[in-house]
Amino acid sequence: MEKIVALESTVIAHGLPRPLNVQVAQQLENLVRQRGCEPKTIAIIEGQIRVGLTLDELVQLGMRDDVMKVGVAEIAIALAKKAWAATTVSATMRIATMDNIEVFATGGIGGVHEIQKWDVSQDLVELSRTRMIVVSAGPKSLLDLRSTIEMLETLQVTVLGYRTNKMPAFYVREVDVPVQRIDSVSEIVEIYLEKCKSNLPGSVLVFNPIPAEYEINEELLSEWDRRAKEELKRSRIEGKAVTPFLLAKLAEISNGRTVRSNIELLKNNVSLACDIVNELARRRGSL
Ligand code: PSU
Ligand code: MN
Repeated sequence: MEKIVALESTVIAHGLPRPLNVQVAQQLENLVRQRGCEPKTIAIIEGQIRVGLTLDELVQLGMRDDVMKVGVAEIAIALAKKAWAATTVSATMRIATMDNIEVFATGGIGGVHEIQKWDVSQDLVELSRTRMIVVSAGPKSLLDLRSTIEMLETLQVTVLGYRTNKMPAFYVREVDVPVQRIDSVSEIVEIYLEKCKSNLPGSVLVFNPIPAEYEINEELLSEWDRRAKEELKRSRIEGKAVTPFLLAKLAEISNGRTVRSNIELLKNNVSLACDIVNELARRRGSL
């Protein structure tokens, strides 16, 4: 069994500031290699689906101005246009599963937006459809967290809190929303293997809290969130541009603190994903 960790590209192209984004993309890939696994960053390059990018492609993806942001619904548009496109969690999962990849590390998943009624991320639908282990630090507190967790349940996604029974929410380690706690990588793998055995659909979504030293104080964050949302209203930005806009605003308002936290939680998730892949390989008896 190849020990592969899938990585998404929207966080690179639209989630982090240049040129740091390119460095982070490389750092994450290197971290996977150091852990004895193989990174596959997923994107669309000139209308071609790619599982694993060259360094030059990674750099261009981070630096070009014409990179689309695609969920599953928009994959075909990017292909038909022969465009460059960064894949969100939903599109990354869909493409990864075509290649039989079972583990995917990301930063934040999309969810139910608070600002715009019915703005519900395609990520939730794909998590419901595709059986895979997805490691995330949780949805951002800018989203409607309660509605997001309720939607995940409705959609039959297996949600686990890694060493926590309270939902992690990206920049904060926990919020007051209960989740099923698990304490070990072997438990995660066991649950996933049971899903495979019983042919149950949908992902095992592991919420991995941001490392404590990079957590952002909840009160401070809610003030930053409020200001970012205010600016969003004024800007009249909609749809796919909402999340990138809010991330850039938070980075500005926080003087880069949210960016640093974002990078550290990404590394933390990649690291846990590697542990999961290694355990999965061990369980399948190939080591
Ligand atoms: N949350 C972040 N950073 C990100 C994203 C979410 O903190 O980069 C990206 C992920 O790729 C996620 C996507 O899948 O945004 C969700 O976008 P939308 O809300 O438009 O579905
Ligand atoms: Mn949306």
